[in-house]
Amino acid sequence: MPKDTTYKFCFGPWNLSEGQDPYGPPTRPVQSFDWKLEQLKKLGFDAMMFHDDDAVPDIDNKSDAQLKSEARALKKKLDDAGIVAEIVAPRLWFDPRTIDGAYTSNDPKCRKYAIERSLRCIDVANYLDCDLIVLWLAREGSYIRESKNARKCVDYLVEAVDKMLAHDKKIRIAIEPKPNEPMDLAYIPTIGHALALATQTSDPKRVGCLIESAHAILAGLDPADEIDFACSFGKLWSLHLNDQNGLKFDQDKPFGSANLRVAFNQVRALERNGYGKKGEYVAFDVHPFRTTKVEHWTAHLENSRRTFLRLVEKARTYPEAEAQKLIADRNYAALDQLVLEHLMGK
Ligand code: XLS
Ligand code: MG
Repeated sequence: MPKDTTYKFCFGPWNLSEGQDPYGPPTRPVQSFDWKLEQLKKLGFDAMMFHDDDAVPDIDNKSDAQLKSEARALKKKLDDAGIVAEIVAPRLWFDPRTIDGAYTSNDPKCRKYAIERSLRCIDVANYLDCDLIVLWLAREGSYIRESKNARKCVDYLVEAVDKMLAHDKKIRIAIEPKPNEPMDLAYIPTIGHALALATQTSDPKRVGCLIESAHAILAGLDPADEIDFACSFGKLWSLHLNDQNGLKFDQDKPFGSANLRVAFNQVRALERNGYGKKGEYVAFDVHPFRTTKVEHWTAHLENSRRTFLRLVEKARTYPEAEAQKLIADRNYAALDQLVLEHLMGK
């Protein structure tokens, strides 16, 4: 019987957000990076995930020497805290040059900026001793479909990934699909699209994916199915567990908050695929509710991990033999109830 996985956990500085939303200002005072790292350490998490400008603030205005010195200083801080840098993601949705897309902008100068920024993101990752870049393709899409040539955009995306793969022969790239937001429609909405894109690149074995629960739900899919599909290719290299209550803006709710059964099936999928056995992390890409008080600021992260671990117990104590008998008898009503009873506890 293979040894049970001991999971390692991660979150990013942006997961200790201050409560601003499109309709209102922050509700909690801005905290320093050091405070956020201290919370992560206190919570007993193992790794932190970064955007490039979380690691090197104002990165576009920093020289290569400054980038190196700041990334190295961060690495020392992480080492002193015993914390690993899990991934680095280029933030390609803030700068005016990414207003109409980064890699898929209609403006070649903007596409060039996006690729150059991505190569510097790889340099940051190297200084942090991290070999995994995440591409959340935030603005690779359109507000109206006639504004871009979607066929050309696929080529632009492949070109951008190929430039990154050529820049560093060890780097791996995990594409994080999302069907919309901030765009009306994005070009890489699901794991299927991400893995298909990977096959077009110059080194497909170095291009994998990251699944975020809420993004799969926004695509009208079951995140557990996306996990199984990605794992069948051996390409689920990172994971953003959270939750989402229906098709609306990306809520980044605590894991299990909206649908415990969907969360349970994600954990079962991770267990049966041995996710984590090759060092992969479970990250919670979750935000506190805007109403959260300062004294409860980390609760959404602690709750997400606690729910995850309780569901691991549920997955490992699931009455499999009884379930198989009901499946053999095609008695799915009884199977449905068995799952619910198991989750509710007798
Ligand atoms: C946004 C994405 C983002 C990426 C990292 O919806 O989930 O959090 O994971 O930039
Ligand atoms: Mg995410």
